[in-house]
Amino acid sequence: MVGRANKPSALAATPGLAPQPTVTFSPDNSRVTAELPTGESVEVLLYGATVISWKDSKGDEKLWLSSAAKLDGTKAVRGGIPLVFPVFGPPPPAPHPTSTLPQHGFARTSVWEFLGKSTSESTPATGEGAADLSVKLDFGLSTASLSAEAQSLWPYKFNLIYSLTLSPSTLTTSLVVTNDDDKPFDSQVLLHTYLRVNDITSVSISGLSNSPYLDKLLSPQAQTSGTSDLTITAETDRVYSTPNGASDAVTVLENGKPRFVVTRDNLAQVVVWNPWTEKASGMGDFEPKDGYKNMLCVEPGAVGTWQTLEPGDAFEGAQTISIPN
Ligand code: TA6
Repeated sequence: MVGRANKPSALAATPGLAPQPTVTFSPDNSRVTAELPTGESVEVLLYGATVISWKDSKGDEKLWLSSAAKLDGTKAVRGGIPLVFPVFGPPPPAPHPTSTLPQHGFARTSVWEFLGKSTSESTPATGEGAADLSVKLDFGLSTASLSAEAQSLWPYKFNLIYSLTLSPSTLTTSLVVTNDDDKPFDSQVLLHTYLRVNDITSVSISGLSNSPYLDKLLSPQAQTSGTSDLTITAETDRVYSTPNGASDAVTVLENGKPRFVVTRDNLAQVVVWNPWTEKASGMGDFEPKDGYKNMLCVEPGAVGTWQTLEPGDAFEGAQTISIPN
């Protein structure tokens, strides 16, 4: 190769650029991990675009994942943040377009495509530390990537974009549903987050008081909460429609100290679920069996009714889980 005079030397690294987030694929390309220079990380299975790990800068895990969770794509993941679409819970009886779908729909059991990453930098506070770096991962699922069976069971053209943004003290997950069909469809969306707690008997949940809710263990299900925070002392399976909708923050406290603050965008319901002993024992992929003591599902969703999307319409819902320092 003929040398070229005045050829600029290769830039070993852009001088002065702060350490950047890293995004890596597992050797089998089944999962993506993003890590901030400050040590926080998130790991996502392409199967279901399921977040299976979220760690803080000290490496402390914030999500609960069953030790028997299937991570090989043979079953919805028991733990992390499974995605619920286009139906929450057991589908309604026929005739309904979702009647033949599995509980919680097909999003959590489909293989999503990794669409890419982007990093952003909040403006540094004047005179204090480095700017807050964050990294955003995008995943996509559309009709064409569904199994033939799923396409036949729910015959609508749609597109989902699922974005995860990791910052030093927050994890935001947002889902955009687009109707790519020439006919409307109804759907529900929920982010089925399994939060990790040290001891469920020391947990209380604020932000759900004076709120109508459906208690799936009672009949009638329609109930209204009182003024006190919620504590978990038995199997709990409730769908809250908080008085101010998505603008009501939900805080999970341990021994009275805030551990997670969940804020929502366009997701008017919050499901609170803990299987307790009997239900935990009955789930083959729920291990250890006393793991119910270390988990609490706080699940933002738009599940109080059906969202009808006309052709070309889009629905977006998001949660931000903050870790108070
Ligand atoms: O979100 C609460 C819930 O609907 C519970 O009723 C329970 O079924 C839980 O989801 C887990 O559902 P799965 O289909 O993952 O076993």
